Amino acid sequence: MKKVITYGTFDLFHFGHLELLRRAKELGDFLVVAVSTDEFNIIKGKKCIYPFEHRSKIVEAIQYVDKVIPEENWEQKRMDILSNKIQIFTIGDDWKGEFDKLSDICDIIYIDRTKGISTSNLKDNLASGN
Ligand code: C2G
Repeated sequence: MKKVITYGTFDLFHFGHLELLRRAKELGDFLVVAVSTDEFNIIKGKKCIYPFEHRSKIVEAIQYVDKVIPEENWEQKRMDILSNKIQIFTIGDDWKGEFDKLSDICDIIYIDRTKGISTSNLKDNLASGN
């Protein structure tokens, strides 16, 4: 069984998130998704609309996702990969190069982001009444 892991906030779940998870699952047979906690998002400088409880349940309900774990800090990836026996780490290419240091314990694949959609744009559109 080829196990894949990815990380993210997944706020205001949208098509770009869905495409990422679909393509992440295509890389293997079992997909683990680490969803950023509300506390970690403060460290990331991200203000979420949906609380962790909702964001993690929405991600868990996605057919491509096999397991959800909390992402509480920047440092946990190595332990997550080892303890979950992960073969592939994947994330959107906005992070290209950021996680190459994990290449000693798993393959690193950066997936092209879906163009034209982002949580911040959605927020701006909603705020301006579009
Ligand atoms: N994404 C995408 N296309 C978009 C928007 C997002 O492919 N139009 C991808 C991102 O590249 C990321 C995932 O969807 O792989 C989740 O996006 P965010 O919730 O913005 O995640 P981020 O804040 O980048 O968290 O430790 C890593 C961080 O937790 C990543």
